[in-house]
Amino acid sequence: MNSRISLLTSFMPEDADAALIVSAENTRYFTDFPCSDGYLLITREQAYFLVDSRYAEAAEKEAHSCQVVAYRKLSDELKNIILKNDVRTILLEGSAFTLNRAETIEEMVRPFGARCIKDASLDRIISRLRIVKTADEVGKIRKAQRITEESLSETLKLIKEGVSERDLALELEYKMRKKGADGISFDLIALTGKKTSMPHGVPGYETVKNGDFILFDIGATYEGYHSDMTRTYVFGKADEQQKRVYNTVLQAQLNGIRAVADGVCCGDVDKAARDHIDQAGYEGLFGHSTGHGVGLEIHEAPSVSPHSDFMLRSGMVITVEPGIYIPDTYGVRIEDMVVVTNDGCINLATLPKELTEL
Ligand SMILES: [Mn+2]
Repeated sequence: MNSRISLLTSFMPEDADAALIVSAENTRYFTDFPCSDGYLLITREQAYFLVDSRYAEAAEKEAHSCQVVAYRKLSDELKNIILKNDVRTILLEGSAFTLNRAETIEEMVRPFGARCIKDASLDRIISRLRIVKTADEVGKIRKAQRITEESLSETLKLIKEGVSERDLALELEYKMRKKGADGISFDLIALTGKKTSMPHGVPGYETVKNGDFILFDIGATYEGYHSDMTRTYVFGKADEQQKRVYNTVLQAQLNGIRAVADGVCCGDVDKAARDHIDQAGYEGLFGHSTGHGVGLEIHEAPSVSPHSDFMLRSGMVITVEPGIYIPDTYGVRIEDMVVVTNDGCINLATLPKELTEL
């Protein structure tokens, strides 16, 4: 057992004999082997990774800290483990099981005297482990961020009148993969002009025009770890209103980052950013939360949202990403990822944020 697995078992409620994990992110977290169709069954004595023949060879080579069991019939192997370890109750990874899949497992284990607990308790325990990142995890996030920044810097050189949002998003993805990314953190967002008023707009055939804001919300993944960054530029010359909106978002973002430190509540980080936007006269135009945790998933705990009393701790990685969105006009968002430290934070983003006219 590695320390993550033994910590998990130590946090399991007393009446639970085992935990059953099936999501690719969490199997990867505990075994270093991502598998979206495997069963990581962790008893108090031993971790078993049950996979079928499609994954058996790779799991044998790459999965750590667990006994890999190649199954032909899942119920047979579950039976062996349940009887050998005297398993009576199994915590299911509630966020990863569909109702049907949970029912199938319940029917498999019931004949051997075991029952499943279908609540959020296992997810809460895992979230508590994953929320603080090790130096190794931060290193992977940092690498993903480097790939993202290099890809964006190169893509900016390709921007000219007539280039479409889809072209820009596709270029970015290609460059990220060429630079060693496993993939993209989410469908990359490249928006121009009026579409920037939609925080998660979808890139289309709209093209870059003089005087437009161009917004990129992008991220690559590296060894399973995500990056997340947003930059907004002006193509051509910015007018006075664009400058005012942009600089208000920038100052809000800097205020948010300045508020981050071990022991600070997420709600206070949100407030530091949001107050500046409200006081500048844009109240109501910043609809989403200020940020979120990033790691094996693009959005994970903690949520940096209004009034949250969740306390930041050293080693957590969060985004700070305020924005102003003026419907049918345009929007601006600026986003960095930071690592929380005892007296502040380390910014993982290095690309400049001053208003840039391309
Ligand atoms: Mn984000």
